Amino acid sequence: MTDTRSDVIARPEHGLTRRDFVKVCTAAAAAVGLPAWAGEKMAEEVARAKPSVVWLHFQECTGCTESLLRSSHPDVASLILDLISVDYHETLFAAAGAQIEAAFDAAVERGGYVLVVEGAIPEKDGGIYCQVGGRKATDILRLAATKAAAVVAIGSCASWGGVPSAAPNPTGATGVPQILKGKPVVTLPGCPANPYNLLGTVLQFATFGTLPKLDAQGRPLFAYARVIHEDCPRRPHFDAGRFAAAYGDENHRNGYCLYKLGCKGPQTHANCSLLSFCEVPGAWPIGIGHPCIGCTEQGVVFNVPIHENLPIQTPTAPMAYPAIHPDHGVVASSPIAIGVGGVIVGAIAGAAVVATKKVGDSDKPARKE
Ligand code: FSX
Ligand code: SF4
Ligand code: F3S
Repeated sequence: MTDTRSDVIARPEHGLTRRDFVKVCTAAAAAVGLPAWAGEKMAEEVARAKPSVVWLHFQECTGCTESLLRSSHPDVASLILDLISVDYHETLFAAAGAQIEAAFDAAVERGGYVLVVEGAIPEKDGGIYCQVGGRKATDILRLAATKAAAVVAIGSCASWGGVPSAAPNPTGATGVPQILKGKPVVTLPGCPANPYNLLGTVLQFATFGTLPKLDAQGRPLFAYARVIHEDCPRRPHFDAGRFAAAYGDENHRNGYCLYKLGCKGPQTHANCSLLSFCEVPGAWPIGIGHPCIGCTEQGVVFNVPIHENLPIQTPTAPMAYPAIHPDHGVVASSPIAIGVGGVIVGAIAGAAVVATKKVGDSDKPARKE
């Protein structure tokens, strides 16, 4: 009897159980803000036909691919690679030379794939600074895009130029949207990008034929609508004026806010505080005690020195307020509750002023709570 794909994924000798399979799809659905049932539907859809992915590499460090391969629990990398059909990927292919070039041409000929681009594209001097198999990156990208069903730029390099575009940008490195002007491009900036943001985007497209809602820079709102500072576990320390002043000082060891060490979280749009890398809880810069360097944000990373403080431009309200004690007789519609609501609105408006004052006050060692 011929195996159906559902049979194969359910057979433990292949290292994959249906439970694991659905679990990863559900996590991917949750990552893109879809309900849990969408994970089941995604699992059914990819069991029927895996989405074809053509993955191009240009100017980059391969960190985006590495972060995908380093997923760890339980061997999510193999699950991810089993969810999508990678029809061209220079890092993962065993083939090389003429064989891999033929695979690229065959994939383009078939068309209908999701084109994932990792790395910046150099435009200066006719694009001579990045060539694969004698073809310029600009030409490869334009050719692959003509037959793509959707285009996703993964990482900051592909999204807007990233590290290769840092001043003085000797090769004229730029991002995919700048080369494919007029074509919709989903950008997933981050150095590297979180693999779940990619997986969720690809599976949503494969299952429902839709792309997530995007902001003006092509970033999915599910991942980039909020700044790190809004969902940071160190935020209560920021609100209370407790800051680390130096690496390894008592406040740093206590896990206090890293704003004074140059944290760019208040201006950086990303979901890494909510979606750890490699399924390891706490595996993200602030989680391990380093300030956010703004790796997703054009104009911040590779532009503003890592330890320079940024002004708080768009203050947000604290994540938590002191509890309203029931003994005080507070109900939702009471005048007292309405008054508390007014205080909260006032707190949002005044947050920048308060934060600025607390940053100024906090040179003295903070009390351990
Ligand atoms: Fe590296 Fe990807 Fe940074 Fe760039 O990530 S982690 S340099 S965004 O293109 O490989
Ligand atoms: Fe977190 Fe940085 Fe904001 Fe502090 S400044 S709360 S460490 S994002
Ligand atoms: Fe990047 Fe900042 Fe997140 S440096 S990984 S956006 S915490």
